[in-house]
Amino acid sequence: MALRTILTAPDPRLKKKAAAVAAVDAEVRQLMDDMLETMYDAPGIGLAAPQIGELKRVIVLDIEREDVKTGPLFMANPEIVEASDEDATYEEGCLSVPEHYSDVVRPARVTVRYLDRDGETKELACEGLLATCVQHEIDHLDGILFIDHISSLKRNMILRKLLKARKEAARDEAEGKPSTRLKMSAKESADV
Ligand code: GNR
Ligand code: NI
Repeated sequence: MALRTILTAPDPRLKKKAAAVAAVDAEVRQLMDDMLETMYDAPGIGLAAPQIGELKRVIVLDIEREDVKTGPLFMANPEIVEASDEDATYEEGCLSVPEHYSDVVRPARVTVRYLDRDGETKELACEGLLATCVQHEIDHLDGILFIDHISSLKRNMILRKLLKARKEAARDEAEGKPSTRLKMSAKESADV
């Protein structure tokens, strides 16, 4: 297993559409395992392959909550096959949009069809945080970030701040200062 670097916006690779995998082979399983390790390390509750620069339709999730204990979920070629008319609003965050949070409205319940880590076709009915997260991750496969669901005014403000933070980090690095970038705590990433 290996830790991979998570790309942050604005990065052109986060805006591209990812390609379906032909099959869940050893290479895809390796990618899934690296993604899970990278997600736990971040820490986050979901990760999509484009976030580590792999333009493949692969996502991993683990929403650890007392009420819903799904354990790690590995999905290749995930597709929403059913969505509720009812919407739900969650305050979302993203490892590729660090330290910014916004309310996003999405269908409250979705059914997702995917290939699991063994290459078997599965369907999973999702609600609550899992429904939000699975839609957030599938969006990444289509080059969509949660900030694309909010007003352009707010989106552009966040993107400007991210660019500024990146420039400051690059400057600190050049001057040999340690990085001051905060990480989302495990609790925060599950609660937002
Ligand atoms: O860790 C994460 N938390 C989160 C909280 C609310 C809605 C979506 C998410 S996903 C995010 C990790 C991430 O960026 N996945 O792409
Ligand atoms: Ni994300």
